[in-house]
Amino acid sequence: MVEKVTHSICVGGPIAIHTVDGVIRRIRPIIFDETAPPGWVIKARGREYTPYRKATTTLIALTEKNRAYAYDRIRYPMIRADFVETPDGQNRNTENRGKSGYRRATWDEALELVAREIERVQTTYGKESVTAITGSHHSWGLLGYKLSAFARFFRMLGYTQIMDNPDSWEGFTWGAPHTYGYYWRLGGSETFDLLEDALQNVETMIMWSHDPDTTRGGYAANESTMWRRWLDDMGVQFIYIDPFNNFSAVKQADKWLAPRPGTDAALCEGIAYVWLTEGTYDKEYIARHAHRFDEWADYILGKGVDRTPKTPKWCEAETGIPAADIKALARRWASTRTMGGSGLRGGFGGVCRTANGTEFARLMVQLFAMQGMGKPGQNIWTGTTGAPMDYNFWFGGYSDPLAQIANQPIADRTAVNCVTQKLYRPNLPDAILDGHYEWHGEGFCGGGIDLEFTEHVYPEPGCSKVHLFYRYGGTFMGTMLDTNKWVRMYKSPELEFVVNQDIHFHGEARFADVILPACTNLERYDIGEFCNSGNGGYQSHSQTGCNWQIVVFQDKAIEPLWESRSDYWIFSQLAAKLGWGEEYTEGRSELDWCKRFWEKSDLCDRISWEDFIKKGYYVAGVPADWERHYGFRWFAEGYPCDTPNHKPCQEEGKLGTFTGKFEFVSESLLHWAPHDETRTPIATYKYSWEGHHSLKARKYPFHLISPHPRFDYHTQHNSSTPWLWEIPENRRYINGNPYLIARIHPQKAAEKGIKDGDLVLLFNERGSVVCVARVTYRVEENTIHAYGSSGIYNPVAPGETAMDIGGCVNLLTPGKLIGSMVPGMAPNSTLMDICKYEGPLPAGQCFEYKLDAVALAADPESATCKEIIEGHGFESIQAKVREEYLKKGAAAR
Ligand SMILES: Nc1nc2c(c(=O)[nH]1)N[C@H]1C(S)=C(S)[C@@H](COP(=O)(O)OP(=O)(O)OC[C@H]3O[C@@H](n4cnc5c(=O)[nH]c(N)nc54)[C@H](O)[C@@H]3O)O[C@H]1N2
Ligand SMILES: Nc1nc2c(c(=O)[nH]1)N[C@H]1C(S)=C(S)[C@@H](COP(=O)(O)OP(=O)(O)OC[C@H]3O[C@@H](n4cnc5c(=O)[nH]c(N)nc54)[C@H](O)[C@@H]3O)O[C@H]1N2
Ligand SMILES: [Mo]
Repeated sequence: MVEKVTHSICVGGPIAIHTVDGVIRRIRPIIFDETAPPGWVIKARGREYTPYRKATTTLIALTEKNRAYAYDRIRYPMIRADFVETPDGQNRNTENRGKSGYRRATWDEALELVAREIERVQTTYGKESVTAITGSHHSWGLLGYKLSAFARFFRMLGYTQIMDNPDSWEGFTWGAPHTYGYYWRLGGSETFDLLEDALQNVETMIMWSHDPDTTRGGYAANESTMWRRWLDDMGVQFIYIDPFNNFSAVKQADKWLAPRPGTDAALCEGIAYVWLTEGTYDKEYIARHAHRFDEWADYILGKGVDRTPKTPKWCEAETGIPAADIKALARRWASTRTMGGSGLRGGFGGVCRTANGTEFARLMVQLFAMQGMGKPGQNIWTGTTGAPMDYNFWFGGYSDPLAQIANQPIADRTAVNCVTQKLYRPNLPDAILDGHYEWHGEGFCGGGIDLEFTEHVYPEPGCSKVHLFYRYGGTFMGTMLDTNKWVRMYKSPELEFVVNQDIHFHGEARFADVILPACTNLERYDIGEFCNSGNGGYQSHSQTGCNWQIVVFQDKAIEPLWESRSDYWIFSQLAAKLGWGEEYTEGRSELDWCKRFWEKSDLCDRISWEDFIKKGYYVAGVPADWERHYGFRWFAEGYPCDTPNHKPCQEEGKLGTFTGKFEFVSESLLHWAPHDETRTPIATYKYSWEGHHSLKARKYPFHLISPHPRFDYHTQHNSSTPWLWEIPENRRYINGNPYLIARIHPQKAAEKGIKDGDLVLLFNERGSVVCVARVTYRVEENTIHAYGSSGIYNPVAPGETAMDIGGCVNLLTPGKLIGSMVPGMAPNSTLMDICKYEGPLPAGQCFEYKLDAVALAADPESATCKEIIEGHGFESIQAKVREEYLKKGAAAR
């Protein structure tokens, strides 16, 4: 018996993996030994606070074993059964994508086909006719990361890049920089050392659109849970503002305020009205640090164009929050030292993914400015970041250009894309279906405010449209909005060839002509630092959400399962077939690349390569007298910025706006977008284009909010881990299918004749989804709450724009962008209706059967595989599997 313990990192934290004879037995958190340095100590209010000597993990991290052995793993390369390799790319039965079956192929056959198609398409139409994109998130590790192995391949090939929209930061990216700069942090503030500040000074926490026990600082596992507990124990008051009494609120809220979705900007204005009329804001701070404050104040007080004072009564009518509560909130905020902000790291939150998201973001920043942002205990900080860190130790996170194999110095040569044409992710289907698309901005606009206003057109003059789509990951059916648009796109003959390279058989994989099985990061070598997303525009120093800086040698725990291979292997083989394999690999093995990351970072000064790979991880300490650089303190106190992530303007003690101050009338918007109807120079609450004032609300009276799933990381664990479906707040089984939970207020449920546990149909003009009703006072009356970005897309008629039973609520969300000049997504501006579902239970469509069918499809030993090869599709298989299943059930009874 050979027992082994290796280490890795996943989106839910760093883990230790126990294997016996090459089989994973157990996943557990990493508990440090005596060689790890002492933890930081914060002295506050007569006590000393220090972290546990271990790295925490989330529930989903512990499912990594299931993820590896999941029955929905893509096991072999597969080719769509009715795919015909016509020499001109036409007549390829593209309308059958989504319902066709697959036949198993050898790696050589599949890669030859992909290489032939890349060459054909690029020779016929030009380099730019190939496009490719990954998901937003990924298995952890710098080598295998989408900005490394994937980026290196496609840049060397030359392709039309698809720019990501800043899905996490939408309202903040496009809004907040016009108020206070920080475009390089995508509109999020800086939170350096604010944990200490909070422990010492804060009295009130405003958790606005924030569920930290669920979203956990992004990747930071449960590292900060203890910090919020400490604050709670000190008597700090927590106020949660959320249409859903979320999981953190349930545990911790002293007060829960439930605005009608999409009206938070009105709440900001109501609070400001109280402060202005009662004189309870920091007048001296505003006099020094604000630009054109009075014009905005006039607007709030009813002296602006709309002649409407934003009184608590007015605010109550918009938000549904009682006027007395609005006043009480404003008074408490003004009279106590208050920190808070929106979502995950203060500049996130479902509220920023709405039609009015930019205006909320700007107004929220203005409120914090009015109370002296940067003074002790007064700041944007939501209890998930800002732990002490040793800023002199650099390892590199995934967005650091210096920590990617696409670039020097990790590679000898940087890979450069020769194609300038671009596409924009949320509108990819529009571009393919309409053949033309125009938009503003560079997606992630970390480079400068002006980059929000660049103009793009597809196809670029003189360029070809795209005809080959290489999809890496397969979850846009669950995570991008207006899912059916994507279904229509995939069936278009414009896409002559579609590849999907993923680990699991997600809903989107089924629309590909060739499916390539990647392995998990437990089956290959990699290296990475826990929770470090890098300084390349994703808000730097995300590791301050953790108690320790931990770099892990992500050893290969097991060999790749079935015929899956590492992404790096797949790309190097493909590069070889295209004739530039050596250039791609530079002669390095995967382990050689890992060593390069060690060698090119500060890690090599701390630990030898041999010791590092033997131990498996390295914990960096914080010096006992660490240097404090409290976020935003420099601005409040008027000295040059000293925080670790700043711009030259800040060295002069200025913000990154035109005037260097908080702009209550935005000079950058006046300059670049004076007629933008979404972001007016004065930030104001506006009616949502899909909200309770819309005509559409008469037909579809409910707001759907679809926040980030508590029991998944987007899509990556739920689909592969059936035991997660047994969590009653996640899914419930009815007739063998694990339906997603949709929450509804008891009064509305009664009106609709819906009881807890009933099947319900969520629907609007875009699509329909069957869920299970959870009748609960935890949701605001006009709101339906169902977790978004579902991993399971399961339409009752595969390949059609049909009703879904997998919980893919993005079938209902709008494809429309926040504004004509604001290219962000707005899933939380969705109107819909709900009714009891009394239609037939989709027989033979149950999820498990479908997955069994997938497994069988790829298993050459199975008799049913033959049918797939002959192109019968999945339906007949499902019926068969179901029959077997019922027979087994009957025998058991
Ligand atoms: N309704 C609604 N929708 C939303 C949001 C919302 O709030 N509401 N939020 C949005 C936000 S903020 C985000 S970030 C997006 C996320 O949307 P996505 O990026 O689509 O979601 P992920 O689950 O991160 O997708 C990652 C994909 O990569 C694959 N993958 C992971 N590791 C590897 C690997 O090593 N190799 C290969 N080949 N594939 C791999 C996974 O299997 C998965 O298919 O969702 C957005 N969608
Ligand atoms: N468990 C888990 N953690 C994650 C992720 C995951 O998928 N699962 N994804 C990660 C990623 S990529 C990101 S971007 C972050 C996202 O982190 P956040 O943006 O902070 O998370 P959300 O869940 O979108 O929003 C938080 C809260 O906003 C509320 N909300 C929705 N609409 C409104 C509204 O109109 N007004 C108000 N006031 N509140 C509203 C929701 O009910 C929810 O409780 O989370 C990260 N962490
Ligand atoms: Mo995100």
